[in-house]
Amino acid sequence: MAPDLKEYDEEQVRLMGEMCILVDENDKNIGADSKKTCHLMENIDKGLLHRAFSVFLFDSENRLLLQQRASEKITFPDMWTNTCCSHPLNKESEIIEEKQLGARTAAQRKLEHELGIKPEQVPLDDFKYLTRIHYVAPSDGVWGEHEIDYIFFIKANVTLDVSPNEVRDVKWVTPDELRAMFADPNVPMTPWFKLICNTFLFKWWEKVDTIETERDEKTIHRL
Ligand code: DMA
Ligand code: MN
Repeated sequence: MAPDLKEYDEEQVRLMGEMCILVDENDKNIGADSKKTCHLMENIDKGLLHRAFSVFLFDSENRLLLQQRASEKITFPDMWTNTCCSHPLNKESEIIEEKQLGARTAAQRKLEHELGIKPEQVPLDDFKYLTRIHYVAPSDGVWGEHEIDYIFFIKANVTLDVSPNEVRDVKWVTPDELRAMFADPNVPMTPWFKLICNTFLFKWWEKVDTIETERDEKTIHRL
């Protein structure tokens, strides 16, 4: 049964009305449905799949910016995760597939919305596209994720002005500091961040200054 959204944060409930892009297993656009519909396990269990992006933002010392999701988030509240994740929406500027332009545009939009990073500090061309991953992850039984996720690295000098409705805390980490967070059972981490850390992140991180060589346009990794 669908949950009663009245129990949740009003702004996060409003965002559940955003229209996500539905895709098939090959990331072909097959329509659109609400963020709410896309994130209910009862629909995910029937195979409903949508498009997403994950940004990993590094500073000049190659430290990675992490965020702790706000308690207000309906899915995966209070968990630590990569810099910024969300969905390209079903609108003209964000359905463009050429050069991943739609996902880049969405990434730039959400870096500002969640972290207050001005678009000028993260130009669309500076997002380095790496690959796509396909994964499924339940949140609390009712809600979950089932996505084809576009992975971007970006190196940028940024000024943060964090939105408390989205983000509870932020932290810049080195690879060893991230490994220590992983080893600590009291630090909750999102499932997609764990998957990416366990597969690609540390190897990519070593190559952050020549990351174009790691780019894989064709593969959709099933994690
Ligand atoms: C969804 O992120 C996307 C991924 C890759 C998990 P999110 O729940 O942070 O999306 P939003 O910020 O739009 O709520
Ligand atoms: Mn999603």
